[in-house]
Amino acid sequence: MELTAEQCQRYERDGYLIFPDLFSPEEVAILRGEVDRVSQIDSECIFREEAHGPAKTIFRMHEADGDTASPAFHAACQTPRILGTAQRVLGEESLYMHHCKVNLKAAIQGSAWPWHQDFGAWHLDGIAEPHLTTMVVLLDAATEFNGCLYLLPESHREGRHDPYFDETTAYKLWSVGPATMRDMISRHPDPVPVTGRAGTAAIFHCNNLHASGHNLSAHDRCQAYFCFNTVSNRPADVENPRPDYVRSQNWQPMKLGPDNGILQTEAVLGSAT
Ligand SMILES: O=C(O)CCC(=O)C(=O)O
Repeated sequence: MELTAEQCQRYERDGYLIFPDLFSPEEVAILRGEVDRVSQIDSECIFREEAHGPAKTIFRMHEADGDTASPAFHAACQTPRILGTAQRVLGEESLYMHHCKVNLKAAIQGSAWPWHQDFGAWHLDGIAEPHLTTMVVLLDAATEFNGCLYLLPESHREGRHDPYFDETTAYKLWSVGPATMRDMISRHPDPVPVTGRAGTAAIFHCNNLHASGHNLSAHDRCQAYFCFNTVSNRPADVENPRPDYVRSQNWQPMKLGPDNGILQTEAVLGSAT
């Protein structure tokens, strides 16, 4: 997939692009199966809604090593559809993954992420410039009922807002306060829901304001997030850095792999059994 000049302009203007059905049902089945497998593991890279409850976030499935490592995620993050698209919107080839996570919202139980900018936290990680982008891939169908992601168009253009640490949610994070959000929503086009079949994807700027609601439906919602930074923008030293699974120090430039890499991992695993 080669982004057109028009798509790149839209990314600059709106702060995001949505790609319906970017990954096939076969690829989604492999990635989703890996999430089911890894979510059973006891690891510091897995946050749960409550102790021993359903997994809420799984970090570091993309690396070649570690207890949450998944060959299929390792292959996915190198595909031209993911890495190539990130290289194109960032205008640089030399990228590494600041982190990769899978966010799950279990049917009925899965809770909200308040409005925030990813760069709110990433700047505090020691990253100077907002030259990061995130590719999200839906691994279950996402609807407004099951807690889809919402993006606020054009919001990235106003830069970073000072965040506050919101401890009221299951996944505590640096959020943007209600007064700022009322103002931002009133002055921008309506938030856009990222909905669609599993396999749909979107890429969004690290200053784009986004949020998602509770999963009120009877269906789980699972999404993978691949967050890229340019190697030249890697974090400076900070006091008490966050763990490596969320603030990676693997700053080796990533290399493009084959676009059918996810399917190839299934062939290898299949032949081994
Ligand atoms: O998965 C979601 O619903 C939102 C996640 C999110 O915004 C984040 O992890 O930064």
